[in-house]
Amino acid sequence: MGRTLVMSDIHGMADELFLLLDGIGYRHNADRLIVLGDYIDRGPNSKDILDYFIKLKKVAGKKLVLLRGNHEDICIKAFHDKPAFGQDATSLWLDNGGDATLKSFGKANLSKYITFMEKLPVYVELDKYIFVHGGVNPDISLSQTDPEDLLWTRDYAAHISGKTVVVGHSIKPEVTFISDANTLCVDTGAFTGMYGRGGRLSIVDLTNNEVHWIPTCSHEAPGLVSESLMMWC
Ligand SMILES: [Mn+2]
Repeated sequence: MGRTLVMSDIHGMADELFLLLDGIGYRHNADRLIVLGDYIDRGPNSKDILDYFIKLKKVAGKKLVLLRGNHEDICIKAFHDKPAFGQDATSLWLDNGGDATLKSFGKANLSKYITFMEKLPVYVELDKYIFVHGGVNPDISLSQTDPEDLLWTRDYAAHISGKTVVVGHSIKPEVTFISDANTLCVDTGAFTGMYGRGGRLSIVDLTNNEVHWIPTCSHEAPGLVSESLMMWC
């Protein structure tokens, strides 16, 4: 049986994405891969990441689950000249790493990528897990929750469904399980490695609670680290 793998917040770090997936022997026809959004912005190669996942989706089908992150959401709004939080979405996007995304696109036509991002769901639920970029409103179902909250919240509390909530969006130094909120945080700040701040790109294997990660900071020796998930608060 294949693994169920989850990761988030790749943020343009394409080389590191490919190193990590190669390192763990990811196979699209055997493993289920769930990505919790924020493919783009900040890091240098957002276009390569979108190209990779667009192509992968065609062969992996339902085994690849791609969610929308708040960065895709702002990018979509910027493209359509819609406001975000009462301000101009374009300047908000460019100020939050969208400038690097635009640079990676060069003269490529953005509309195909916007269409792809618009189709990405904001959350997905499995038997035991909820997957979402930001987090949940603990007292109501996901379908009743404002998608903006699901994309942007940084508050964690145990969800009424009793399911484990798996999130990205808020950077932790390592993959962290917050037991009283029954929430697993998998964003380990991949892009911060560019600034020498010890970023990691991490992926969790939910079939055996193993974490695999690579450092994204050039001062640290490259190479894959695999360890058991620390299940404490
Ligand atoms: Mn992010």
